Amino acid sequence: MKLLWTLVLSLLLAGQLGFSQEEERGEEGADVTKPKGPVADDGRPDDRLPCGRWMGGVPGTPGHSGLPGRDGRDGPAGPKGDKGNPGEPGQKGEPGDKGADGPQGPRGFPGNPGLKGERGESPLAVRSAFSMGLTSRLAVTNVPIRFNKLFHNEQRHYDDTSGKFRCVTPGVYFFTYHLTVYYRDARVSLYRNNKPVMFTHDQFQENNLDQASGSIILQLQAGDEVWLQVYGEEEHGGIYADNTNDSTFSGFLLYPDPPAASRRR
Ligand SMILES: [Ca+2]
Repeated sequence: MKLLWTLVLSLLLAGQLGFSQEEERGEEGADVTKPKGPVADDGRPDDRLPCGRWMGGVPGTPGHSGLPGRDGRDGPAGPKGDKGNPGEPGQKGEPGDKGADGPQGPRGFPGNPGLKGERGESPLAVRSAFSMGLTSRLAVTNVPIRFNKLFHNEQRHYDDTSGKFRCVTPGVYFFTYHLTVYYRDARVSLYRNNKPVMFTHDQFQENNLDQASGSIILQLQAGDEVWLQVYGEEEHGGIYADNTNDSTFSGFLLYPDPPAASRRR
């Protein structure tokens, strides 16, 4: 600090000296322009003669610090900084479109043998048999004859409401009927699916009692229907039954069709 003050004072003294020399040169120059002659003394101190010319003053105190200067120009670009830290992961994007199917993979190894299956049903377990009879003389023709007298219908494959047998197990079936004919002729057809396949005609003789019968073997598919029906008008509906005369319709499965798998062999 003391060094700084010494430097400042030295500068001030040097400036004072230079100023005095300039003043002296000015006085000499002034001699050229000013008119020569006595100068009127108006009693006022001559301000052209500063005190410094005849008496060295004490150096003044340093002035106050000036206002801060303006910002300087931007410096040159600095060196490239270090690599920053990795940023946070972004949000999950939308699912993309489904890609094309890939190529088929190679054939796999054979699997292990399966478990042993359960014991299958015996062919004897597939059953279908019925035997039904009339309860009274036939009254209506040209519709399936409804045999309501029950002899046997365990599987109920014969429907005594419609008068039709309906095949459940595909296979070969045997059907037979034994009819009592009285008072009129009898014309009977055995139908399979709305198509008559077998016919029986008995001409009635007065004061007599006739019998008409028929048998057939048919191969049926599941859902096939078989029934008896009078064909012709009422004069051919002589089928009869009472307490001493029956008219029956029977059928049963002779043997079922083999399974589809074994049929291909
Ligand atoms: Ca006859």
